Amino acid sequence: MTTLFISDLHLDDRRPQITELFLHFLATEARQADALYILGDLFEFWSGDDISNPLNDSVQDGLKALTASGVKCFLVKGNRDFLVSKRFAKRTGMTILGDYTAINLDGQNVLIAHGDTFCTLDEKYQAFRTAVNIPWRQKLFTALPIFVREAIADKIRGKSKAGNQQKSMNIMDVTESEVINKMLEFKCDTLIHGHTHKPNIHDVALSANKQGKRIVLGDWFDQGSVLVWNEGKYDLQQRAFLTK
Ligand code: OKV
Ligand code: MN
Repeated sequence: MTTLFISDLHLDDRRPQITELFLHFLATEARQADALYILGDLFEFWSGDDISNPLNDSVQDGLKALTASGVKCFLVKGNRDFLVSKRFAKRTGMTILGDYTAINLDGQNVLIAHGDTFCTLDEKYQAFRTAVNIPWRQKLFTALPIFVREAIADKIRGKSKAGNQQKSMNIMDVTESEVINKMLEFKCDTLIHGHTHKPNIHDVALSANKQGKRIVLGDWFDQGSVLVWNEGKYDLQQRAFLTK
């Protein structure tokens, strides 16, 4: 049994090598896996399932081909693609998961999440998350003409970039106590998440006599990043871009 985990691809027309590598990944190594988990921020921004363009269409087609071949595919929504919805799931054959899911891998309980919910010190971000997660606001937004949605997203993104430059690295990272609380709540001694773009494997002190692991996936800005889980063992690997 091989399960693959990826996150934070931030697919965008301005970075075609990432899309190229991702479509190649879907058509090659992902085909050999039993399951693929995408833990959020697959897209740089997703303004609604109704938007058809070459990027959105080619990615959805690639995912559909993978699920049609029998590979189970799951998506945890991130802070950039939280508007991914039922139509996307239907078109791709993917299953959309909630903020926290406990899965069993080779007898181990593993908690999976995007990772943003652990960053509790970043109050501005959490306020943004709460504001855009209100259902009527999402309905209203997705009912707007495409060009209006993209103009709003551009405006919000511009503000966020300016804001993040002033935040300390500490504020933008996870809060350890929040990580421990959720791992205990879901009875998991392994956590896999993305969002922080700081690929690493950390020890977590769950209790006096219990050590857990927190596996942080990497982004796909300069290369691909894949966690390969096979028979209870795991390895955080990189994939080189196909073209310069
Ligand atoms: C996603 C983030 C931009 C962070 C807007 C309602 C509202 C949804 C939206 C607009 C923005 C997603 C959909 C995007 C995440 C940013 C900047 C910072 C910190 C509304 C529902 F309120 F306008 F009605 N949006 N986009 N950020 O561009 O993908 O995560 S986004
Ligand atoms: Mn994120």
